[in-house]
Amino acid sequence: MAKTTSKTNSNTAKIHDQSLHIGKGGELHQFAEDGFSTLTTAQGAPVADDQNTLRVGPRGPALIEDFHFREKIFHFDHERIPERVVHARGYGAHGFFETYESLAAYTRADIFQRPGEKTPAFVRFSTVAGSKGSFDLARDVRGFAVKMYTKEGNWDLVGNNIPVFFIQDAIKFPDIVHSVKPEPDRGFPQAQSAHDNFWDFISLTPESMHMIMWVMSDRAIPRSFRFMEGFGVHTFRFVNAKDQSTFVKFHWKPKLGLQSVAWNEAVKINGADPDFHRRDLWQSIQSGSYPEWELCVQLFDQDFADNFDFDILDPTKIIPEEVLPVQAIGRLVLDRMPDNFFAETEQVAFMTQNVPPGIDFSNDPLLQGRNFSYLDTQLKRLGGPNFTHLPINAPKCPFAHFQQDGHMAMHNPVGRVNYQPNSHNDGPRETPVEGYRHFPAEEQGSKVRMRAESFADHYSQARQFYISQTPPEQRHIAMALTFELSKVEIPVIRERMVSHLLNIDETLATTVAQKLGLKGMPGPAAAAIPTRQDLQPSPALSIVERGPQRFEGRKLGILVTDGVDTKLLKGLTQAVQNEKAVVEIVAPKVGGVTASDGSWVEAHHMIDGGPSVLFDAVAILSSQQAIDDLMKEATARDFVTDAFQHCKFIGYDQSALPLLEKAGVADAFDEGVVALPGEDGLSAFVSQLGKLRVWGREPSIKLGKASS
Ligand code: HDE
Repeated sequence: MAKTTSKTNSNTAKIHDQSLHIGKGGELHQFAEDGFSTLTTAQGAPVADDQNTLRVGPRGPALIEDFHFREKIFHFDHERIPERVVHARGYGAHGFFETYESLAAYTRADIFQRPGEKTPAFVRFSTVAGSKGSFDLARDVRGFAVKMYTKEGNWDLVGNNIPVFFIQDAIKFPDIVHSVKPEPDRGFPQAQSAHDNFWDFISLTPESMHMIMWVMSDRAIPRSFRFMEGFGVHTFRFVNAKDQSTFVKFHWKPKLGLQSVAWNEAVKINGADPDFHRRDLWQSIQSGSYPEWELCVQLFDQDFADNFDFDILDPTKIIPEEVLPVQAIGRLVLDRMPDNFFAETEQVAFMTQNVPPGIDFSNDPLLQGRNFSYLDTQLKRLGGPNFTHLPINAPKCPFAHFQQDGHMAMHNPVGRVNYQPNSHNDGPRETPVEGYRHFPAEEQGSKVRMRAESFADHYSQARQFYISQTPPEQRHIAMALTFELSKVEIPVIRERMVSHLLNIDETLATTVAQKLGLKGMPGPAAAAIPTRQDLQPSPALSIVERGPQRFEGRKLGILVTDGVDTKLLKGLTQAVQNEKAVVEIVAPKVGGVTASDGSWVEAHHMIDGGPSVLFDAVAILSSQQAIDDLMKEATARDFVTDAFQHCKFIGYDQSALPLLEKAGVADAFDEGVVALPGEDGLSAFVSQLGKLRVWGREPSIKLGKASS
C-alpha cells in the first residue's frame, strides 16, 4: 500500500525544477527512475520514502532517529526571515540602465562616462505601511528602489514615488512609522493610514503637511508601477575628477506617462485582485512589453542653493521643474523577472550608503540618518554580515577585501594573507586616485540638537502642490482627507487637521470640514512662517496635466456573450493590439462563448472574477438572444455601473444597450459612453481611450435607478 502512494507522488514531482535541488557539480544518483533526478536530504543522502515518517509499526509512535523528517521540518520551520519593518510588501524585476551621454563634466561616476553603456539593474517597488501579505492598492507611498551594478560598485538609489517625506529628521522615523502601523493594543488596521494614531501624529507634526497633500492625492493609488514616477527625494552630489561638486536631484519618469485609479476603484481592486500591481508587472514583462523610465536630473550649484526659496537640504521641499528644469541622462528598462522571489526580491538589500565614486551625499538630515539605518537593518533581516555574498546583493564588478568569516560566508579568501599592509606582496591594495574620495565639504559649528530656521516653512509648498492640481485632482484630495478623517474616532484630531488645512487652502479646509460635519470651524494652526501666496502653480505636479494621451500599455476588458459579433470582436481586439495595448475577455462562463459565426471565443475571466475595476476601459458586446440573461447577472450590471462611476470609457454595440439601461447608465450618456462604430471607426475609438478617464463626468454622476 505504502509503495503505491509513494510512486504516485514521485510522478507528480516531475513538474518541479529539479535543478534547484541538485548540488553544484554533484553527480545525479543513479537509482532514480528514468527522467527523474534522485530526491536527497540536504546532506545528499538519497531518500527512499518521502511520504511516511519513521514509526514503530503502522500505528505506533514516531522515532527521533528519523533524520530525514527532522531535517525537512526544521528547514520548513525556518523558511521565513523577518519582513522589512517598512516596505515589507514589494515586487522586483531585473533590467538595465542605459547612459545617454557622458556626464564627465559633473561626475566621475563610471556609469555616466560612456554613451550607450548598459549597466545591469534590479528594481524593487513596494508599499510602505502594510505587511508582506497586505494588498497592493493601499493608499500609501510606493518605494522605488533601484540597484545599479556599476563597474565601480553597486549604486542604490532608494527612492519613493513621492518627492518629499513626512519628516525632516531621521530621529522621528520610528514615530511616524509606529503611528501608521496597526495600533499596538488592537493589532489593526492593516495597511491603512485611516486611523487615529496616524492622524494624531500628523496633526501634531506640521512639517508633514506637504507630504500629506501628496499622499491624499491620486499619487498614492497608482494604476501600475509602470505608470508612476520615482524620486531620490534628497539632494545628492555629483563629484567630478577634479573634485568639484554639483548638487543633484534624481527623478524617474515613466515612458508610458502617469496614471492612477479612483479611490472607490482601489477599494474594489483590493478585493478582486490583491496582487493587482505585481500581476501587472509580471504580465507586462512576460509578454515582452518592457516597462521603461528615464532618469532625469536637476543639477545646481551652491549659488542656486543659496538663492532658492527653501533649503535644499530639507526633504519636505521640492525644486519645481518650472524653476529648475529636469534633463534626461539615461533610461531604465525592466526586462526580466527574478527566477525566485525569495532569493532575489525578498533578500535584496538596498542601502542609501551604496554609492560609487562620483556620487556623494548632502547634509540632508534624513539622508544622514538613512545612511546609518540601512546597514543595520540588513544585519537584522538577513541574519549576518555576509549578505553581500548573496548573488542579488553581490557586486558584478571584481571585488577584493580582507573581510572574512561570519555566518554563511560564501566567498572565502585562500592563502595566508588576510591583512594589510603585508610584506608577502599579496592581496589587494588601496588606490588613492581611483578609489572613493568623499567630497571635502568644509563643516563647522557647535554640537547642537537643533532644526535650522530655513526648514521652518511647512505650508507654502503644500499649498503650491494643491493649487497645481486640476479640479478633479483637487476634488480627490478633499475626498481622501474626508475619508481618512472620518475613520478617526477622536474629534479633536479631525479639528486639528482642518486647522492645518486652513493654512494650505481655505476652500479645501471648508470643504473637508463640511463633509466631516464639523460643528464649528477651528482657527488656522499657528504657523512658524505664514504661507506664501506668491508661489506659482507647477503643472508638472499634476498627473492629469501630464496624462499620456494614448492607450499603449493599458487594458481593455470586453464583456461578451454567446452570439457576439465575430467581426466586431476581432476588429476591436486588433485595434487595441495595434495600439500596443491588451484585451481581456470577460464572459458568463470562463470556458468562453460561441460567437456569431459559430467559432469559440475563450474567456480570461468569468464576470464575477473579472469586474471592470481590473481594466482601464471596457466594451460590452452582446447579442439579442443573450442580453436578457446577462441583464439578470448583478455582476454584469456592476461591471457597467462601476466603469461609469470610475469615469471610464465604455464602448457598446446595440444589443448591449438594454444592459446599460438596466445598470442605470443609459440616461446619463456622455462622450465617454460610445456606441461602437463599424469596423472602420474602431481605431478612432481606441485612440479616444488614450484620454483614459472622462473626469468631467465625476461631479454629475447620478446613476439612474438600477432594478434587478
Ligand atoms: Fe527607508 N527604510 N527609511 N525611506 N526605505 C527601509 O530598509 C529609513 C525613507 C525606502 O525595496 C528599511 O531594507 C529611515 C525615505 C525604500 O528593500 C529601513 C528613514 C525614503 C525602502 C529604512 C527612511 C525611503 C526602504 C527597511 C528616515 C525615500 C525599501 C527595510 C530617515 C527616499 C527598499 C530595509 C526595498 C526601506 C529606514 C526614510 C525609501 C528600516 C531611518 C525618505 C524604497 O532601513
